[in-house]
Amino acid sequence: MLRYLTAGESHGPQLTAIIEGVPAGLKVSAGAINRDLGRRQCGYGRGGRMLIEKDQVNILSGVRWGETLGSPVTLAVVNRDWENWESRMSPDPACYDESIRVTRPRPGHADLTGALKYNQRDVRNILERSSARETAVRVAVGAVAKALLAEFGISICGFVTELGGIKAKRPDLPNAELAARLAESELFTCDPDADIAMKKHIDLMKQNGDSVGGVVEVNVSGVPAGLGSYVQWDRKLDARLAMALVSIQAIKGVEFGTGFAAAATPGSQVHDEIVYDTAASTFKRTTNRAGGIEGGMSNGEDIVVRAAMKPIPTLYKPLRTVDIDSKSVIEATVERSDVCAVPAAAVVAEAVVAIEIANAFLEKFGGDSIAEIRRNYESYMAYLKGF
Ligand code: EPS
Repeated sequence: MLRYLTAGESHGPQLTAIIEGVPAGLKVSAGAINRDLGRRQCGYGRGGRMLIEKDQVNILSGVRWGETLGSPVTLAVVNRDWENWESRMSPDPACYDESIRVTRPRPGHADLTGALKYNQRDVRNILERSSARETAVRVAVGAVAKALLAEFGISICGFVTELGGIKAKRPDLPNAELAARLAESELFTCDPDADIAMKKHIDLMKQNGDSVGGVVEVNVSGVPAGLGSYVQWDRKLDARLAMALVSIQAIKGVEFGTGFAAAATPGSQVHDEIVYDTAASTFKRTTNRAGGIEGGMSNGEDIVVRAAMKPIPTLYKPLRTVDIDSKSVIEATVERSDVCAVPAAAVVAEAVVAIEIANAFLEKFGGDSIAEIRRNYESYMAYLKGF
């Protein structure tokens, strides 16, 4: 089983992740992890923090000479901004400074509810951990998961399908071609006309001191039928993917395949008919409205999942809030922020989907080394052809 923990605050020394369950013999490249970290920092509408950070991974355990050992893999992403926060975020009580206590919680963030839950009189003690900064190290974990999946021909591509209500055309292309096109777009879409409209909208939102959300899609190709299970609620692959996606900061909705549209469509136009591809000795669907998952299991078609991201809660034209000390109505605090982080969310969504698919893959074909997993995987794939 693949499991991981992250730790670290947005303005602390670093973000850290420990991954348990990575099989031995997996090729792990810091360069590949750094490419994903760099992609997460991009996107039109990102804020000032992205000018400070150049996120790179430090691999601190579980990897030797480019290959995993089977022991826990520890990844760290240093916060360059830490040098500006050493006193304000110091563990040393002598650094306490009453004058910088934050008492005006931002509507839409974890600030107020976190302060109530953890009995904190300074909402910075909440926002530092609830910040989307944490997603940087989750992207690093996701890159390790993507490397595992790539060993077995499974590819993952995340992109933006809507931003501020503006929809982007989504060409029906293989992931490799999709990824090449997306790399040309500052909004991580495959629709240059939509990019122009989206950038104008982001500029308008910035002028208005506002923020903007959108919809990201992740497409997973090459997943064999049979990952996940219908036999128990917490083994359903779509349930796990939905939890992983909603765990990303600002994500408020998830759908698979045609998703919510299916609720208004007759069953005869929703369910994917089944055919048999004799040449490939495999069952196929004539359509993929289910988004590659039926009964909580991968069905062998591409897994297609979308996530809805709310606009970032920090507004440079702040909404009203209540000061937690005086209880007086006041404008919410303004923390440095992005106007739009939807493209970044596409990279984070790719990562968390990769982790869940890798986890389900190891549940099905688990072994202690890549070689052993490959034997299990190839035996299963041969069995499917002969079914
Ligand atoms: C982010 C880092 C944060 C924010 C942003 C995204 O850095 P800082 O708080 O120093 O500006 O810019 O986080 C949010 C907008 C949020 O509301 O959590 C990052 O690394 O993605």
